Amino acid sequence: MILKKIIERTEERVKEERRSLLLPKREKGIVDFRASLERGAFSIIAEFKPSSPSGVRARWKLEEYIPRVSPCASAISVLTEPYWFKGSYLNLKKISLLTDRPLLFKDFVIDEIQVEAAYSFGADAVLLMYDVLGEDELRYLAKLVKAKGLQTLVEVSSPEDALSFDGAAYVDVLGINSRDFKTLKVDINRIARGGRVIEKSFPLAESGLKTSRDAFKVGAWGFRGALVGTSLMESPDPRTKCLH
Ligand code: IGP
Repeated sequence: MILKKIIERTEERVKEERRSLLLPKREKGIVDFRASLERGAFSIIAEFKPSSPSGVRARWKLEEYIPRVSPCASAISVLTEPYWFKGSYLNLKKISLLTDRPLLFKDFVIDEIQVEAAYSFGADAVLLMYDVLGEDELRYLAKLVKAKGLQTLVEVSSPEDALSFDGAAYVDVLGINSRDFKTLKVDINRIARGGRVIEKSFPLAESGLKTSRDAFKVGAWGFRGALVGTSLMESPDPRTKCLH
């Protein structure tokens, strides 16, 4: 199972980072992630994802990509995982200088050092995955994120799990991922109804959205926003995919 391999690699990386990662001084203030998402009728988080296990057929330089997607995005998600997604902490820092949108630290967070990195390199929110962490670890890391003044995007993989986290004090945005990490297949129909079960947290649809029709579809299911990576990255001009 790919998720298990990714986590094993992340455990090694985190050990190394605890020994040697230099944390720069944060240079920007914190932008309110959830408030930015709440501003639109339906909000898009655009993701900068150079590669992924399921493939991204695009080669964007972030200096060219970020100014193009920023006008249509309420927030930017930055993959920082280096081995499977070819992300980096440095990308996060560079992107923070190219946009005033709030930034999501998109990694497989399992350790405190990653929360420190998220803060230092300029993120405003941190992804925490329930399927990776379980409930206790998730709560522990979420508290560290909040103590830094950052917000959480808690990710689950089913409407049933979403129900159990809705309204928890440490959840700022609640995402349901339509990608099955066992098979890497995406099926947005799997998260149908998902937005409706979430009443207090901001319901976000994650993965597999290709067209504005998909966005309307998840909007009708009660989701208030979506996280979009591959289809924007693979578009020759992501501006044409803006939902205005
Ligand atoms: C974006 P897509 O299908 O639009 O590229 O998906 C995002 O949801 C996906 O990258 C993602 C992800 C994750 C990546 C969702 N949860 C957890 C890494 C880790």
